[in-house]
Amino acid sequence: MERTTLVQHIRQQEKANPGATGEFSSLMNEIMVAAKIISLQVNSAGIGEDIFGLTGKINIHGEEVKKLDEFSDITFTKIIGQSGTVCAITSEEKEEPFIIPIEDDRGKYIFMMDPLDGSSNIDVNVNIGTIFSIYRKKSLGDIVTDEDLMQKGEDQIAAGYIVYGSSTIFVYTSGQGVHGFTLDPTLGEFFLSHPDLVIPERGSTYSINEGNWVIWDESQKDLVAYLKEDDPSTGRPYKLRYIGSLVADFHRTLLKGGIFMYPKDTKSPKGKLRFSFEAAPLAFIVEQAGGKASTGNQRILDITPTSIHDRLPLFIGSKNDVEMSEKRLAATVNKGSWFKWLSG
Ligand code: P6P
Repeated sequence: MERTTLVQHIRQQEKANPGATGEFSSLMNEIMVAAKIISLQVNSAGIGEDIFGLTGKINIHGEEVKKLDEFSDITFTKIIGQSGTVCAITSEEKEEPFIIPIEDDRGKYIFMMDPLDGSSNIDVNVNIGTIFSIYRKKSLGDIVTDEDLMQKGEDQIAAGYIVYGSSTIFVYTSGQGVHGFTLDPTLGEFFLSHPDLVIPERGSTYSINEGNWVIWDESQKDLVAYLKEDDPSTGRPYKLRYIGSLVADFHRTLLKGGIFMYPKDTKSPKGKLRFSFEAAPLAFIVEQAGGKASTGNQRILDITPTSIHDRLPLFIGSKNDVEMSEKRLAATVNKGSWFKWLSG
């Protein structure tokens, strides 16, 4: 049976890209090496080495940094930073961007990552993952500027995630569709297992932390209540699926369809998830697979961040489900404003 490796697939995609210099392929291969190292570590966590648990440090978002979080951030930073393909790395775990020294071997790409998302699930053996995004340096000269570090979502060159679970799966797009590869741990090689992934136009599940119901606004409550109404003629009620690990919830949504939502709430008035490290890369992937991603009223890929740690609401998944959600949110917001106007 013909088995395409991730390396072969990247090379094939590169051939389709005129003017490709091989630098992109080198970067993708280094990402794959780092992913294999993290996979090994995640799957051996707790056996012999004590890498469960906390480092005692707190990251920029006030979250406890788990040992595997830090290990993943350091691993990707070292391998990608020494690859000669990037000039800067931003990370959910780094307060400031890591700029590759000018005297070092640098490249034209900017690498952005959430090195280990969902890490609060590490100790309970729930799937966790790495999310990454690749942009091209825009500004002229050697200096890395804000223009390079905060680019419009649709300027991404490539995006992907690795989900570390019962198997390790590497999913990526470089603008030529979405493709998934499963790691064969005996050979240490990623093999094509999900070619040309397309998300169903509509699903039957919604994915959200309903524990936040009391801190949602009325339009969000109305939307979730609508999804739970019993109306088989419109495919409702939807089933609730929520793992609490974005990569796992997104991977299921990509394969099965439906919608994942992390709306703003009174605790996270701008939303909890980050534009650069979560929303933008997953939005590129889902759109390449035929789906949609928005803040509830704005396309994610149309957004240019004003800080590398910007947060925003995220509605992502099947095209029909995201569009239906956007319509209901708008209708409820308008009804609310009408009511305020009428009641003076
Ligand atoms: P909550 C994990 O901490 C994370 O960043 C995402 O992986 C996940 O989707 C979300 O937060 C879960 O947040 O508030 O439901 O625990």
